[in-house]
Amino acid sequence: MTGSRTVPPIAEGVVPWPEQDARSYAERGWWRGVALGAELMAAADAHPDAIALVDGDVRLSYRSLAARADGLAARLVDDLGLERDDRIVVQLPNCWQFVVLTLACLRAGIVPVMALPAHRQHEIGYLAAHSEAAALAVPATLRGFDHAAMAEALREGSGTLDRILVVGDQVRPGQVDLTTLCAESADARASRERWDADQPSSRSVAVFLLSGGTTGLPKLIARTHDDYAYNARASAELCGMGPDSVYLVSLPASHNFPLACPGILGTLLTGGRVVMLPSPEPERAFATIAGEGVTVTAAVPAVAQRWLAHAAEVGAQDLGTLQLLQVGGARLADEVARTVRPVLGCTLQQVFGMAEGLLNYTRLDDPEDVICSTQGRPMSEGDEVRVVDELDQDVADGEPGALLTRGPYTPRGYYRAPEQNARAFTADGWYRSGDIVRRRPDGNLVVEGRDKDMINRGGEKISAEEVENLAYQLPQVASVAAVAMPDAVLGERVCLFAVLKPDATLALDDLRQSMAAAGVATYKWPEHLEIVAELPTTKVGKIDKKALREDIAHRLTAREDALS
Ligand code: OOB
Repeated sequence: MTGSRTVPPIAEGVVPWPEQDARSYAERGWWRGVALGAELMAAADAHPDAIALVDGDVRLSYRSLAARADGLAARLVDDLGLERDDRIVVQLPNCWQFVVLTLACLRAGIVPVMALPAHRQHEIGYLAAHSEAAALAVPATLRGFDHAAMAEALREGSGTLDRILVVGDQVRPGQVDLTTLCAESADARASRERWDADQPSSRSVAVFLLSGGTTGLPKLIARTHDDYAYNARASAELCGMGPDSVYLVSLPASHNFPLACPGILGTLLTGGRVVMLPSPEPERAFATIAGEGVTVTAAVPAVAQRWLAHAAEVGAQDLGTLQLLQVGGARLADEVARTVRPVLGCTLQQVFGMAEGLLNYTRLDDPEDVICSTQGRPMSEGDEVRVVDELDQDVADGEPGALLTRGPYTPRGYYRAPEQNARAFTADGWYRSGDIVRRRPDGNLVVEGRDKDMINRGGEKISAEEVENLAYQLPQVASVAAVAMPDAVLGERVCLFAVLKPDATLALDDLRQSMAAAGVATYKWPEHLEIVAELPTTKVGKIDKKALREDIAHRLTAREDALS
């Protein structure tokens, strides 16, 4: 219990797997009944002197990383008064403190809510409120934004949030310096024994991930120790991770892909080395790959394309150690996929995953055709996948349909969201991913599109409904619809169609300024505005988003033609 009011137990908002399924997942060895932090400590014990984590000049051995995580866990509890199951919103850039904090939380059973550095008051405030977080971890400033000041403002308005942890040189009074808290404890053995003896239940929540966003507000996905350990461990095995692997993190570390697919956690479970970089900017990424001998990394298609363009320009000699480039988060075009091996000289792995669970991977030894023209197949034998029509009837292989899934690392509902759960999950626990896929006879899936109302901006998911709700705050607006418009670099960007009130005017800048004032993350701001007389509707009277998507695509091509 923290803060000034009583917070209900976390388990009340979590939808558990049915006991029969849970038992079978355990019997099959997928769920090991061990806290994820303990599994990571066992890996650390096996390679104490190996370098586990690199961030610039900071190089931490497994021994040091483990001692820091256990030490921080003790300080979070003893000095900051956090308790098991308390939530901490984690909004950190890719830095070593992110990893120490995540491990400390896993050890103490404090649950990190994995926010993105791009989030602002609007998102962080909501996440803190919805999770009833007791703490928030932020950088002091990042890319010109004062996160510490934002944190202070949020603390003032919150009934639960009363500890602010900061990474940076200047920490304000009343805020806690996370870097100092990450020091190795004076008695590493004592804190190790303490957490070994007092582990969170493997069935309890290990982390909260954020949903890709289809509703007005993001949903939290409670991933348990059992399920998330399996997610990371099985991913690591599939990707051939081991003590010689060097994994580069350049996507936001709090995203499921670089966190656990196999990402940071899968690398650390298998004795490899994690290298943190603040961004995937090609020049620095290439230099780091060469300098650290990186063997594997993850990218979204937009990043992969930048790397391909950079390598075409300067050559790929820096990438000599790179064996595997994972690409996922959005659809990679087949033509681009085919250039990865010739240009970068490494194996491509397509990853079609979701924070909700299911991971599809192409396998490292798949034929080139599978690697370049499919998004892979489920990671686990325990993954159940159905491809269905509008009536939830299975379609034949080769036919497009909506993807439903269930399995040992796909939770059966969102956290504290009964209404959304009724829509996003079937009565018998299948998750409706909202993706339209085709299953080939060889079992590999091809992502053909989606039937969810979301915009995928270079892997960053934006809920159309959220953007629309924000646009409705403007007095000029009569009705709006946010849709994806095609973009050569990011795949999609946000386009807003608006019908205005009589005599009103609206410019894109007005819209963006109002989003800025509301403290909304920049990536959600519309990048194009079309004022129209009316919005097209479907036969049942809903706004016809398909027609709008086609409309904006046509308008853009027409404008390009006019310019050329
Ligand atoms: C990953 O996770 P989320 O939760 O940010 O987004 C999931 C959604 C999927 O439902 C799908 O719509 C889209 O992102 N997606 C892809 C894709 N990978 C994800 N669409 C087409 N092709 C792909 N390869 O994005 C995520 C989580 C773990 C690993 C990788 C990606």
